[in-house]
Amino acid sequence: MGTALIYDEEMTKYKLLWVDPACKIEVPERLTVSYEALVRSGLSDRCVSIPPREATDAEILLAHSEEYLEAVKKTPYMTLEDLKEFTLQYGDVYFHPNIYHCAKLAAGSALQLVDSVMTGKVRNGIALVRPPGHHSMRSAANGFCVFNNVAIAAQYAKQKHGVKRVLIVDWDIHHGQGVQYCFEDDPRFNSSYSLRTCSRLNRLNILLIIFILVFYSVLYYSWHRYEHQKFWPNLRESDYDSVGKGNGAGFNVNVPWNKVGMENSDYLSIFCHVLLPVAYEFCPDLVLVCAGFDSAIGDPEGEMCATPDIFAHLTHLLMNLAGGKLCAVLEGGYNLTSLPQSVCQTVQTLLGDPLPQPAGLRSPCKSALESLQCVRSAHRRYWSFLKHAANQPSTDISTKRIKLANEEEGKTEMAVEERAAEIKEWPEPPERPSPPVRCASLLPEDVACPDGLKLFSSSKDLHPLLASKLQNGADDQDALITVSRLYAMIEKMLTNEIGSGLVLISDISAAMMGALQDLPSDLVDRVLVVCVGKEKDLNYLTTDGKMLFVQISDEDKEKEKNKYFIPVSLKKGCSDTAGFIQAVLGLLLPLAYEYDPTLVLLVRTPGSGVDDSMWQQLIGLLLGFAKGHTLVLMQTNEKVHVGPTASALLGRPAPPLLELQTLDQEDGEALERLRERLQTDWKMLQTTSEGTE
Ligand code: X5A
Ligand code: ZN
Repeated sequence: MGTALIYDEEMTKYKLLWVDPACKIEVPERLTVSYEALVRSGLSDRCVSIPPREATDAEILLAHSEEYLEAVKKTPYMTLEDLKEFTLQYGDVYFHPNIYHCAKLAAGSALQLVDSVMTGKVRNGIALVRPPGHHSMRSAANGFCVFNNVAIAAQYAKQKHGVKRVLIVDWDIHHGQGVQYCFEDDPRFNSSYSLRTCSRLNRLNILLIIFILVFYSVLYYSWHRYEHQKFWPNLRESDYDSVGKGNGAGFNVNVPWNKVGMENSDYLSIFCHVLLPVAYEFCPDLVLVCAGFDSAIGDPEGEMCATPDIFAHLTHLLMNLAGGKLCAVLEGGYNLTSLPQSVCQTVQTLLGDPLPQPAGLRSPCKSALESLQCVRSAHRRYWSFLKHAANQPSTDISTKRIKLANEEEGKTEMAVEERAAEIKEWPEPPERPSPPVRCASLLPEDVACPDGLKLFSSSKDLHPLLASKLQNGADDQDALITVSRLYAMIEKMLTNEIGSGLVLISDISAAMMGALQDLPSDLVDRVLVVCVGKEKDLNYLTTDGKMLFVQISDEDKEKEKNKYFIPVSLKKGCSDTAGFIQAVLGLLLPLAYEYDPTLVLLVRTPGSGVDDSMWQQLIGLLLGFAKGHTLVLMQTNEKVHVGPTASALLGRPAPPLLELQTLDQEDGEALERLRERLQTDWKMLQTTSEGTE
């Protein structure tokens, strides 16, 4: 199960033929530098190369009108003057005699990618295409886009592959208004016109499609530079309160950025507190990414400050949805240094390499929190995972929206020049070396080592850090040996000889206590301990920050909590899938990002009640921290869970979730109260802008 890479030099063969400051950044080199970076880093060799094809008329008509298609069809035969004139009717776009051909290849590339993923030829993939797509509308080119590659791909996935729910994540820094218009109405009937145009379909197929149409929906998520409507395309409907219409209400999620300079923490905060809760509740069968990299640092359009390695995390956070079926399609990205870096980070993550540690996370900024609060408030009536979100800020940020003065138009050209001159410097993303052993295991003799894992062997000698204990006459030799082997394993993780680890032991409490009590800080400086299920006495926990302990169970340990001991209580414990996933997304992930552990210890206590698919989700998400160094401890009598655990530790995506129940009212409120109390200590848990600067 590999990663598809779709690229064809042909898509570099059109360019701007006249002077237009608004369009001059959309150059063929965008594609060549991205592809060359993949070749140079050896990433392209590790992908399955798939050729593009031209999208057919019928496929283009899935998102466009016949009149528009017929008009674009004529562009290859136009003179320069005709092309210029044709271009004039649209906004911020240019035509070229070869662009129609390239636009068909771009849309066709997205379809080839969907085919490869849906047929199981590959697990996921990326298409490097020009022209981009997300601004183009049913009857109009716009923002460098001719055909809406991703919108067409979403419709195609439903029709050709019977996909019920498609999630479109648009992390480009512009609002993909074309995608929004395509899907914002009624999610059940929005492609009915395609029935007319797909002439090859017989009646039986049509019946089948009607059946599918009734049950599918598309959820569109976009964040975008907005600045209270002062930024292009300056649309009222890009704001957070455009949530979708009619039966589509709740299926359009807009996150406006009202300031430039947003950083990694702002992006991650929106993922943890808006996108992921909605996405997990939506339960997609396929994830499409409008993968624009103009949201990265150095981009003259976005002017944001998120570093290219953030795309490793954004990608990773989506890779356990839809059973891992993810198709990324290039949109924008205009800084020829940060674009290829961001593309490489994305591809490397799709291939399953360990993630870079999210360096230098700060508190999300006030403006980002304002947007976050507004989006959550606007969507809480549609999603049970957001039901307990706070109201929007008392001063509605939309009232700050400033009326656009037409004379400002003329300034754009100058502003772009100025910005391009002050592009910041940033370090190259760190290397992401794969350990020689991806996952090591310590198993009792009667448990077979699962495929892909390597049995861990350590010297029989006691670990030096434990030798003193032996001299002090420790009574339980067996426990000491277990801990010794655990330490040896942890050591090998921290030198990156081993990625993750799986350990089955007879007495999990004793092992956990032995390993964590006096855990030497020269071995590991920050351990995130995630405990799934009950655990009696935890009085060996420290409050010095060397360890962050998060426990999810049905026990109420409110009184014992401190900054580094965070008990999360659910009425039905971990068997409540909705509560469990809510706790993981809204509490554990942001905590883990802020804490930035060097090792993750995941403990599953006997009878925790967590189901295998939730457990796999949790492991998959935790692998995004500590460069993938997660050590799982389970009790010997939980052998049946070894297979699923091993699979998740090897980086295989969790199976698609069954539809989740809605979140229990009381649990939802309790989780929200907990988050609110913790947010003074943990800034990534903030979801409102009140009281922040
Ligand atoms: C795909 C994309 C940007 C258009 C900007 C026009 N388009 N000012 O990033
Ligand atoms: Zn863009």
